[in-house]
Amino acid sequence: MFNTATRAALLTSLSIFASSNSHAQVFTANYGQPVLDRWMYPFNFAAGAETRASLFAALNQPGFDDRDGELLVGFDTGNDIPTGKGRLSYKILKATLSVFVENDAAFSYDPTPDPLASSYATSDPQYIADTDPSKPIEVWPAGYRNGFSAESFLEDSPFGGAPTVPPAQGARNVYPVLLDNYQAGVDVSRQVRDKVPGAPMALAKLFGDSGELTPGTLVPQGTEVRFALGNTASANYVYLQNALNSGRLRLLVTTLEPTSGGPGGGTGGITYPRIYTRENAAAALGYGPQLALEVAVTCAADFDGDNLVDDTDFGFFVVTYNELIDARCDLNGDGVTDDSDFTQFVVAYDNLLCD
Ligand SMILES: [Ca+2]
Ligand SMILES: [Ca+2]
Ligand SMILES: [Ca+2]
Ligand SMILES: [Ca+2]
Repeated sequence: MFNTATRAALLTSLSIFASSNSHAQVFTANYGQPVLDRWMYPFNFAAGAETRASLFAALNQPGFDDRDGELLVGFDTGNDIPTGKGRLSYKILKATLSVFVENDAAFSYDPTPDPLASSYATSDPQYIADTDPSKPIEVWPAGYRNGFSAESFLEDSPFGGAPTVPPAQGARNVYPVLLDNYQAGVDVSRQVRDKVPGAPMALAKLFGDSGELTPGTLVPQGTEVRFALGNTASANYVYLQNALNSGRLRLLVTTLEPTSGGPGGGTGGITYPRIYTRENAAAALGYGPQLALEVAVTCAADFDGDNLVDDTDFGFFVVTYNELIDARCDLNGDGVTDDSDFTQFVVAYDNLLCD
């Protein structure tokens, strides 16, 4: 591996260019509707035609996934952003998913991560109390089983196959997935019970007409649930790049907020979010799932998407190089960011510009 001194020498031996370049290809796309949205809940028999999706958890209930009620949303980007350019060509300058709250004053705004152990049974020795009301709303990449894929799973496709534990556990054909940089993943539908450490792609921030809601306040109907997707772990960034390369972005919106009446069910009012789907009449008024993208399509070594391969990219490379497993600068696609990628990068760096 090159040492720090070698890298510093390389850095100082090359000129710094600050000029802009007219060949940058930046694509902006705003989707007012998804191509599919589906309440992923084992006892949803509307198969994509439902007008709202309840997001809730069924914690510590044998036979049920922890993340029991989820919303799958899908956007096809190929008409606006060219596909098939290779994963590393896609630099996500902005990616914002928005969905909107259908119910009124049912749950509180929690914008910060809660410890996973705050969802454990209170009898668990590792249990930690939740210090702020409600659970954040999360978004995850989509994983598939039973032969389904982003291409083949439509909003009216079967929910799942044979449960590992009846009536529903471990069966869903689309599930929130915790990815590594190789894009191998585990189904985190039962993240609480399996005690799987790992964070979602993003947590939602909630916005009303007068800006971001105050944490802890009850959430009004029509509130925007906004996810900034681009500033995410490198494995999720790679997922987004692959989605743009294929032209199909699929995401799962979930929460660990329990169903009514405490963990797993029981009596009591609704204390979880419900989200408008595209089939709801409110979608025509701007309350359906939406996606805003700003993507630069450039050469692989232009990591920040400004069409130059310069010191900014070098600085970005050094950070991922030190991590080794960060795949955002894995130019030869072998799963690690190491000296062979550096050698490739230096060639592009010497040329300064994308071809
Ligand atoms: Ca739908
Ligand atoms: Ca909380
Ligand atoms: Ca650059
Ligand atoms: Ca590599």
